[in-house]
Amino acid sequence: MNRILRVGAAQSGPIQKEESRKAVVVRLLELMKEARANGCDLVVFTELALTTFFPRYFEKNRAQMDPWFESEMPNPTIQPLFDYARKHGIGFALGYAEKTTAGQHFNTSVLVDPSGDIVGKYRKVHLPGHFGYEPKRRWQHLEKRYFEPGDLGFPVWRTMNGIMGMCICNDRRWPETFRVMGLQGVELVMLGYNTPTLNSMKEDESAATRMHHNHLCMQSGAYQNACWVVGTAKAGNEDGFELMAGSCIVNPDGEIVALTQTTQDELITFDCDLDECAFLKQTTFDFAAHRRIEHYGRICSQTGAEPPAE
Ligand code: ING
Repeated sequence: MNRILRVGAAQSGPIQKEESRKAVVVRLLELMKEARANGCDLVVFTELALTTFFPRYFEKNRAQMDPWFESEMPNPTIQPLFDYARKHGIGFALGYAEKTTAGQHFNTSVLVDPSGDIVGKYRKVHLPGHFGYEPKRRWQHLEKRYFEPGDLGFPVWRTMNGIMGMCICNDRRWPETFRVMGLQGVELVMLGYNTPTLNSMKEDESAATRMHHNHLCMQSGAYQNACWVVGTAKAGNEDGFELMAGSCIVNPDGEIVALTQTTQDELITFDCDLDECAFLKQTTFDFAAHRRIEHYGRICSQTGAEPPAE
């Protein structure tokens, strides 16, 4: 009997600055209800799913951004989502801005199992953008200002009859992200992303090229680690800033098997057969049989590139 998991990618349309958490949770609950109606076992929500993408705004005093963060998870505002999931036996992944009791700030996601318990937490390791205000940019991308790099590594968890992993947005652009999880046997990687449609530094980079990069990263991550990848966007126009959609479900062959068509709240679903990972893990990507780690030293000993002398 194959281990089939019916997975939903619950794309969020734009969340405006003034939209309350309460109103956002109502939208997420609607997507969760649609997922239940479609028989989903697992729903993947997006990055920073409770608020607008606030790292686009510069604030000199970073404490002023604390209202965008959750200091506990769950909390009374988000509890209805946990309650619904528990009542109907649906697992989910949810991205949010985390403020710890020690006062640290992370771009975080939690993995909740069908009994409504948090079984995994991930904190975004690769923070794109910059720390200070950069006037040459058409818009700011201040994740390095408001978040610390994740301190939990890239863990995986045995839950929902499989080996599950999470990453967040920019993480998908770094093959190390998927490979570290692949080296733990991951079968399904869940991620959310808030990605501007256009490049703030390169006027002539097309939206099509940016969408190509988005899917290329997830498709290669899936194939090269023989796992399913679910990528869920926050999409549409937030406060005048366009975010790309393109939420998708990718199979272990790196093929996109489900893709959103809109830039709004939209659910896509697919029956992910976790046993489909086995063939590539036992052949092409049998890491134990084929990898030659004695030649990979630079990957962990060097941060930046060091070209040969002129
Ligand atoms: N957003 C973008 C992402 O990695 C980005 C930032 C876009 C970086 C394009 C580089 C190129 O998808 C987040 N939130 O990381």
